[in-house]
Amino acid sequence: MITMQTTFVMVKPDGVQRGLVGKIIDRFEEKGLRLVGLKQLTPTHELAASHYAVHSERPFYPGLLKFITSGPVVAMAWSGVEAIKVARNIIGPTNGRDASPGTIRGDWAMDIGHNIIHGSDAEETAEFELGLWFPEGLVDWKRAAEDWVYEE
Ligand code: DAT
Ligand code: MG
Repeated sequence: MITMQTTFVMVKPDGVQRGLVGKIIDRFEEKGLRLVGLKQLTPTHELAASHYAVHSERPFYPGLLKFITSGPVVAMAWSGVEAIKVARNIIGPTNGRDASPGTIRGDWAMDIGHNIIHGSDAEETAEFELGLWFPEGLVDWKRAAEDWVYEE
């Protein structure tokens, strides 16, 4: 079944500081996902805490919040058929040392705490995260190349 989805993706402060934003956007864009939201911001503590609320009882949570609020991130929304799974595959597993070359974390991350990028893991989390980071809404547009990305 064809499921059109929109997923939330964020380049974390380490990805921004290492100058990887352009290369990261390329991966999603060249795959055939459609960019429907993009902005740079330094997350407030409140925003980061809401985003990672599911991890609030974990020992790494305080460090995670400190890291995510330490500087600018680049927040993005990407649309496509099964976009959540597709984006997670582009990103790779949480620990960069376990991630295959060719994935973002596999190519650029050496540490679970500095793993360059976030991607929503399910439809409910994508909806929650998109509402949290893009309360102003997303950009709807028709891509001229759509018929060359999807067969039908
Ligand atoms: P993912 O980002 O792959 O969805 P997650 O949702 O399990 O992974 O965890 C969210 C983030 O928290 C992850 O990107 C990095 C950090 N994190 C997870 N497990 C950690 C650990 N054991 N030590 C340090 N940071 C961790
Ligand atoms: Mg996660």
